[in-house]
Formats: sequence, structure tokens, C-alpha cells
Amino acid sequence: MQVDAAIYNSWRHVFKLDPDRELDDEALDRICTSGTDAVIVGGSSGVTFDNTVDLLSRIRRYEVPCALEVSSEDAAVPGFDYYFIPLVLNTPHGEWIVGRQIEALRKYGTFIPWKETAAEGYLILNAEAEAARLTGAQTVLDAESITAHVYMADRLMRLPILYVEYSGIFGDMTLLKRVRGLLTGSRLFYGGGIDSADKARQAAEAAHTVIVGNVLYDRLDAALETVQAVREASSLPE
Ligand code: 1GP
Repeated sequence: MQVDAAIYNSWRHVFKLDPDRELDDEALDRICTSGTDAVIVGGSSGVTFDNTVDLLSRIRRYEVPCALEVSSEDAAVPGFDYYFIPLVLNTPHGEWIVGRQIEALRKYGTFIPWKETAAEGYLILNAEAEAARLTGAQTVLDAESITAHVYMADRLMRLPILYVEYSGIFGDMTLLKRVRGLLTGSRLFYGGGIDSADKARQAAEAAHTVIVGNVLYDRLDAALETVQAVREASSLPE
């Protein structure tokens, strides 16, 4: 199968919207016209077919590219520009690495738009994150273990995306830069605790793609400032 250059390779800033959380029309308008490169729809719990369709139809009034992170087969909704399939790399529980994905592929494999679908290797590093609790992720990893996980994602599995996830807290930017330095092919997504322009800039100097979530629901103005901050961050060496 010929795979086109994936659209996410040009994304530097992304907002992640949770279908299980309330967002009024004015807030959604400001998010979708903010200049962000894309919106990803996803969440660790409470994501259903209905609330995902509802959010998609509201985002579709805008031109911003819109991707779905498919974390539950029940919420696999057609009509997105792109689909991300998460695999959790640092869990001992196989169901979160390939188990649930295989079950979903058994049922829906022939319907998947493969050219618009990519796997994300998740490295979840905040033990308090909902995704960490759900998947039993082993978040305390020494330097050798971090390196081994990066080798797994980038060199062995050749995943297109490595997603370093600190959801809820701002992560270790030194670690993030070291991870990026080890990558040879994967794109580095970073998300977690970005609630200001300064944190967005720091993350943009470490990762290829910066993802902003929670602060959208708490302090929208601060969230919107992260768009410009990422634009102004020095461009990354390839
Ligand atoms: C969550 O990585 C994203 O999956 C963003 O994290 O919600 O902490 O911004 P925050």
C-alpha cells in the first residue's frame, strides 16, 4: 500500500477535545479559528459514538483538520480527516498494546481508511493520569528503560508517532529532548499540563507536535495563547 505523506507531519500545535466534556459554541468557535494546526477528538473515558458524532458535526463547520483518536471501538465514527490508533508501550497488560486493537480489527478491519490511519505508541509517564490508571502503565522508568521504549517504538515497531503523555502535569522537558534525539523516524507528540504560553514554547522546543487539552476547559484564554507561542518557538532541527 502506498502511504502518502501524512497530514500530521506538518502539525506543530494541536488542541485535544474530549467528547465527554461540555464546550459551548462560542468556545468551540474560538478554538477552531485559533490558528491551531488541527483538533484531535479523544478521551480516556466516557467517549461514546453519540458524543463523538455530536462533537465532529460541530467541528465540521470549520476548516480546521479534525482527527479521531480511537480509544474504544464503540466510538469509531466515520467522517474524520484522520484516525489515530493508540498502543500503550509501557504497560504489562497486552490488551492495551495489541489486544483490544486486534479485537476491533477483527470486526472493522475492512472498513478502516488505511491511508488516513496511523498508530501512536504511547509512553505514559504521569501515574495520576486517567490513561495510566486505566492501562496499568508503569510510569516510573529509569533512563535505560526510556531509551528501550524509544527503540521499541522507533526502531523495532517503526511507529509513525511516539506520544509522550503526561496528561494533567507538565512533564520533564530534558527527558523529552533526549527522547527526540533518539528518534530516527517517529514523530514526537507531547501532551501534558500545558497551560501557558511559556510551557507551550518549552514543549515546542522539545517535541515535534505539542498537544493542549485540559486547559481549554478551565482557562480558554490561556489555552488560545499557546497557539502563537508554538508558532514563535524556534523550529526544530530535523
Ligand atoms: C491529553 O496529552 C493530552 O491526552 C493533553 O494533556 O490535558 O494535560 O493538556 P493535558
